[in-house]
Amino acid sequence: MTRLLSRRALVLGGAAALAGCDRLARHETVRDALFSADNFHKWAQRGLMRPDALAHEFRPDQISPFFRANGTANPDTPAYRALWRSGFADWRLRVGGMVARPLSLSLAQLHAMPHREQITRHDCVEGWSAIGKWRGVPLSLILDAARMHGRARYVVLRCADDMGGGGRYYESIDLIDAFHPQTILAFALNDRPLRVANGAPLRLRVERQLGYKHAKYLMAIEAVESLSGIGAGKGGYWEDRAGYDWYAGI
Ligand SMILES: Nc1nc2c(c(=O)[nH]1)N[C@H]1C(S)=C(S)[C@@H](COP(=O)(O)O)O[C@H]1N2
Ligand SMILES: [Mo]
Repeated sequence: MTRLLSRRALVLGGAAALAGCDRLARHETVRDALFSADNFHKWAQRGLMRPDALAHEFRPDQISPFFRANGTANPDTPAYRALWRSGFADWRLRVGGMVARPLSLSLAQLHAMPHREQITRHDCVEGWSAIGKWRGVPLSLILDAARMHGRARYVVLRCADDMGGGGRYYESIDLIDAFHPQTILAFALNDRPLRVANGAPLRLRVERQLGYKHAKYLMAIEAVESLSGIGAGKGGYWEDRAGYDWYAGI
């Protein structure tokens, strides 16, 4: 607690420290200590998150002609196939965990919510990048609608694809990224509904992190206080299995 307070004093201490806030906030331990759900809104309201903390957005003429797929290109389970056949009319995004008001959202309901559009570059650790234009609902709107508890600290994203023995793909992000304006649940890429290879019907865009954080084939999101009971406890499929960093800041 003393450590936490001294860190806060350090960061809140002045304009110079403020300029370093983003850099500091990229540090996993510091993020963990400072940005509980309780603190996050205070921070945001005080304007401590600098506007240049946005990932770069590109011009339409810079969009890649083809946005390749990586990892699972089709979950191809009986359940997913059935959803796909219905044009995802029967698909629902379940929003649960530490929320006062669990939600079950259809694609039509998501389409009716306010959208954000962004042209960003996706960077995969395997050494390729692509620029795409994404459209989707800010995750913050969904978390606010579900009335997330003040004790929640992470959002876990559950996917439809079974990785064969390894369980399902999943990811998690902290509340800094969950409430970041460019963090959206995207249903369209380059003005078209997401194709299966890119994560239909819905996938996460968390633009300041590497590709593997951008969970595709979303089925549920869950607000949690800790990641320790989930999967092998490292916060994501590849984090659990291959030692990938949980915070994959670009
Ligand atoms: N559900 C799920 N999400 C996933 C993956 C996956 O295999 N399954 N692969 C990740 C990786 S490593 C990358 S680079 C991106 C690729 O997104 P794309 O297929 O739209 O290019 O999705 C990420 N999200
Ligand atoms: Mo990736």
